[in-house]
Formats: sequence, C-alpha cells, structure tokens
Amino acid sequence: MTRILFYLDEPGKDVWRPAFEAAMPGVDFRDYPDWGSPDDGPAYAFAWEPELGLIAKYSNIVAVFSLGAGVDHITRDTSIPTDLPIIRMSDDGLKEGMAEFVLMTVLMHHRYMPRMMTAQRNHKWQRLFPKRAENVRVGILGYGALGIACADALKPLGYGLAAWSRTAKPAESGIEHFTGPEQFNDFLARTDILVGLLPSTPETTGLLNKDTMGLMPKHASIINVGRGTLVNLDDLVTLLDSGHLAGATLDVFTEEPLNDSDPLWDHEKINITPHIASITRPETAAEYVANNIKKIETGQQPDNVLDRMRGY
Ligand code: NDP
Ligand code: OXD
Repeated sequence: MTRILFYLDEPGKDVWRPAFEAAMPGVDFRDYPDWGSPDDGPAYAFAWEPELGLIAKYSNIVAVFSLGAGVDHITRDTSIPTDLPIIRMSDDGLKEGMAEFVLMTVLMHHRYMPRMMTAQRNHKWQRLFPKRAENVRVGILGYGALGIACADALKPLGYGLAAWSRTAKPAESGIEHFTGPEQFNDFLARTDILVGLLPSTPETTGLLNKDTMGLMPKHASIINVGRGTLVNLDDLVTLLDSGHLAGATLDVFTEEPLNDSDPLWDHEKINITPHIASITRPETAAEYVANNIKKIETGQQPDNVLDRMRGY
C-alpha cells in the first residue's frame, strides 16, 4: 500500500484526501501530524513549506513531492538529505491556471485596465487608446512548463512574443528565443510587457533591478508570477515613480504574506495578488503524483526531479 505523508498549513486542505483516494485507490493518506513513525515503512511526502527538520526526521521518506512548481519552500530546510529526490509539481491544472492568469494580466496592461479602474474611482471619463496587439512586445522570462503554457495562450492574440531561458531552444514560429546572460539585455530592450516566470535561484535573484529594468522601453510593464526574489522592489518603485515603467502586477514576494503595512499595497501603479497566479488543483495534482510514484516503483525515472546543481 502506498503511503503519502501530507503537509499543508492552510485552510481548505480537506480537499486533498479524496483527490488522492480517487487517484490511488487504497492509499494510506496521512495528514500531518498523523504521520506515524519513521519505522512504519516507505512513504512519499507531499508538502508545501514543511516545518524545518520534519522531512529529515522521517527517514522512511523515499521522495518528496512539492505541492508547487517551485521547491524553494522545501530546500530552505538544509537538514533534508541532499540525495533525497525532490519532485516539482507540473500538472495540467497548474499550467492552465498560469496561462489564464498571464493572459488576463497581459491584456490588462496592454488595455490600460489599471488606469481605467483608477479613473472610474475618480469619476473620470478617461479614454485611452491601446496599440494593436501585434505592436505590443511581450517577453516571458523562463520558458519552462509554465512559460510555454503562457506563450501558447498568448500566441493566438498576435502579440510580438519572446522568451528568455538558460539553455537554447529550437527555433519556433511566433516566438523569438533569447538565451543566457549575454542575450538578457537585448531581450529586455525589446520587451513592453515582461512576464517573470523564473524559479528562485542565486542566478535569478535580483535580476530585475534599476539597471536592467532601465533598459526596457519607456512605459513598459512588469508582471511577476515566478518568485519575489527576481525583482528589487525599491528599484521597481523608483522606475514607476519616475514614469519610466507604466505598471506592475506582483503575485509573489520575498516575504509572504506581504506585510499589511507595506506601502506597496497603496501604490497606484502596482496590482497585488496573494500568490494565486496558479494554484495546485487536487484532481490533476494527485494524478500527477500517482503517475510519478508508478514510475518510481517500476524502476523508471520520475518526471521533474529537482536538479540541485541548477537549483530548479
Ligand atoms: P520550469 O523548471 O519548467 O522552467 C523554469 C524556466 O526558467 C526554464 O525555462 C529555465 O531555463 C529558466 N531558467 C531557470 N534559471 C534560469 C537562469 N539562470 N537564466 C535563464 N533562465 C533560467 O519551471 P515552471 O515553468 O514549472 O515554473 C517556473 C516557476 O514559476 C516556479 O519555479 C515557481 O517559482 C513559479 N510558480 C509560481 C506560481 C504562482 O502561483 N505564482 C505557481 C507555480 C509556479 P531552461 O529552459 O534553459 O532550463
Ligand atoms: C509555486 C506554486 O511554486 O504555487 O509557487 O506552484
């Protein structure tokens, strides 16, 4: 019988047990703190932000499934053995959710929706005239599972699309590819609406700062849905206040939840959402975990194992 040790410290988590029971009939699903003893036999952890030290204490864990695509909420715990596989979430539900959110926010920035909403609050009949989509250059930082899903959703609208990644991608119609630090500035210089979809690693931390965002065209916008570590927020505010950048949508922050007294909440050019660009959906995620466990138990390589050298 497969044993799942579940850790999620959020309301509404009761939806997970039935999803796992449907995807893995007979599963022994244990919600923390009911994890039993490390001597109970092999188990898989399925967790979001597990307590520090907890995973290492359960020496019967054979792999840790991240409830999210990012794994920084697990790797922050340095007591986890470095040879324990950590598996990133990459199910269809997560891709669909991110594509919806990015499509919505790109359209909002393209169609000046934040300014329209401010005008409404001020009873102002303010007519603004957006460019045709083909004249708006959208750039996606990170062309992995989620970046690709977002590009696929944006393509039919006709935007000038580009993506930046660490390794080169094969040529593809409808999207221009940029690779590595040497092509980063060119990517920024051609991007009117930037979508941040990078994992948090030492290489991606602080990539968007005064100097780099300053290379973007005047009135460019930033949408950050990857990790908060990507953007230097003081620099972002400076560039918004100077009028160089037009607006920003921020879904992720270095400290979450964002402190309720943080001045970012009231910045008229910033839209804030609480890390909900895409949420992991129980049905598709439980299926994804079940398929990956099947692979492990039949001696195959599971999908999306964290590469600790790359950091994602
Ligand atoms: P993937 O691992 O599939 O893709 C990551 C992409 O980032 C790849 O294209 C990779 O390049 C690129 N990348 C990584 N490091 C660098 C670097 N140093 N320079 C250039 N490119 C780099 O991840 P996902 O698409 O599944 O998820 C991306 C991130 O989105 C997650 O790590 C998570 O932080 C965030 N996320 C946020 C959510 C939210 O609700 N806000 C929900 C889910 C995820 P290459 O292709 O060459 O490997
Ligand atoms: C994440 C997620 O990694 O929610 O942020 O999947």
